[in-house]
Amino acid sequence: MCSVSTFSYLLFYALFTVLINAQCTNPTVRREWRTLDRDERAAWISAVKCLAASPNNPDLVATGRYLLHPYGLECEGEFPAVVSKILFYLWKILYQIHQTGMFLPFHRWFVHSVEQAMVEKYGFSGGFPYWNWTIDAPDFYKSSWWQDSDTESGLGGWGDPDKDYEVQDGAFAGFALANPSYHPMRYQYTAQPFAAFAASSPTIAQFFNSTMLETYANSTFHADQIAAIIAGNPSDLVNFQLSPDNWICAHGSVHAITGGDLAGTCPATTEDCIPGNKWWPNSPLFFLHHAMIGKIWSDWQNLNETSATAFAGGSVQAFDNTTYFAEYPTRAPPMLNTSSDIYMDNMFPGATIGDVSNHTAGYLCYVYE
Ligand SMILES: *[C@@H]1O[C@H](CO)[C@@H](O)[C@H](O)[C@H]1NC(C)=O
Ligand SMILES: *[C@@H]1O[C@H](CO)[C@@H](O)[C@H](O)[C@H]1NC(C)=O
Ligand SMILES: *[C@@H]1O[C@H](CO)[C@@H](O)[C@H](O)[C@H]1NC(C)=O
Ligand SMILES: *[C@@H]1O[C@H](CO)[C@@H](O)[C@H](O)[C@H]1NC(C)=O
Ligand SMILES: *[C@@H]1O[C@H](CO)[C@@H](O)[C@H](O)[C@H]1NC(C)=O
Ligand SMILES: *[C@@H]1O[C@H](CO)[C@@H](O)[C@H](O)[C@H]1NC(C)=O
Ligand SMILES: *[C@@H]1O[C@H](CO)[C@@H](O)[C@H](O)[C@H]1NC(C)=O
Ligand SMILES: [Cu+2]
Repeated sequence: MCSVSTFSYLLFYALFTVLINAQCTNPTVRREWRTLDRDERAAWISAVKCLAASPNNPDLVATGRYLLHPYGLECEGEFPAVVSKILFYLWKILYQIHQTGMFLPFHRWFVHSVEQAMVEKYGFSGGFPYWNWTIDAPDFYKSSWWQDSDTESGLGGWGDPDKDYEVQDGAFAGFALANPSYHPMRYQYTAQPFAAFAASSPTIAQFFNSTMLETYANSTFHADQIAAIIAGNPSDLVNFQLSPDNWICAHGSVHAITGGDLAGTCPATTEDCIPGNKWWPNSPLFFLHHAMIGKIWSDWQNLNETSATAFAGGSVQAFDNTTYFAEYPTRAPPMLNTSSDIYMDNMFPGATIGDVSNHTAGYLCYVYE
């Protein structure tokens, strides 16, 4: 079912180069997942599964270009044959993506690159869906998001607490993930996730006070809050970015409240596992979530002509040094600019920050509805 095209990376790069140079005359349309019909949902899921089962890209490298914190490479080379490999490799680069100027451009490039691979390799027709989780904020646990158990088109529900929160229904039931060790996909509703997050590292703990530790994650991503983020900080990308990318924020809350693989928690069977955002892209929801983050950026860009082209931010996380952290809210020098390469470890063809600033300019070619 995954053999739409005999894929070669050479061909992929060649096609990509053509696409980069093309005009955006016929943009694909990104729609909220729940507005897709059954066939459209099934097509997206099928292409994600094909991508996950595809062979390793032998060209991948971990150069650590923006690396400050030396997270280990615990699982390299240990994953079994049929697992979520494309998704797996992504953790190598995530640690320098959050809370740097890369946050918005990287994720925009990343979702696009995954979409492009699904299109080129598996015949996905394009138009990446997004997850508007503001719809789910008032009652996240019981919301419609978690109610579709169709085995081809449904994202499934919460994991079973008696089975380590492994998802039992929908098209991703038993979806095999490689890291931190082989396990079926898991989701674990976690209403107040921040205490555990702070406890995971003394460096992170220093940024949390008692109020933050007890915050309900769903209190950060209501529709009115996201509307305020979109309307706020015109032309000031640093402070706009901080609204969804701070310690307690809409972006992190959606990861954390979903728990399991979207939150990088460790399966019960995994020994010596350090939880963290390097595992977040294990979950296919990661890409629907980040397509939404990309929409929030897009909506903000569209409100003000200066916002549309604004870029700012550093390349290095500065968590260890609170003075530095306060001085560089989207992180420390060397500073990034629109000519900076997006960091991709040869995972996909590269791009610069400027390439992804405008999602109808040619390199990217899509609109949101
Ligand atoms: C999410 O959905 C709500 C409710 O339909 C809507 O008001 C809001 O504009 C949507 N948010 C985004 C960023 O599209
Ligand atoms: C968050 O979720 C809880 C549990 O569903 C609910 O009681 C509460 O009202 C929600 N809070 C907000 C701000 O939506
Ligand atoms: C905790 O920190 C938040 C965010 O900086 C702040 O709004 C809040 O007032 C602080 N609460 C306490 C009890 O210090
Ligand atoms: C865009 O933002 C700038 C900076 O805040 C402001 O001066 C300008 O009036 C805004 N333009 C519009 C059309 O709102
Ligand atoms: C922390 O950052 C400040 C401001 O750049 C610098 O003066 C100080 O030396 C740094 N401290 C450490 C321990 O690196
Ligand atoms: C962008 O950053 C690079 C690397 O720091 C630098 O060499 C280049 O001059 C900068 N470009 C602009 C337009 O500021
Ligand atoms: C984005 O690209 C499109 C297509 O080239 C162009 O019409 C539009 O003006 C660009 N937007 C900005 C803010 O540069
Ligand atoms: Cu994320």
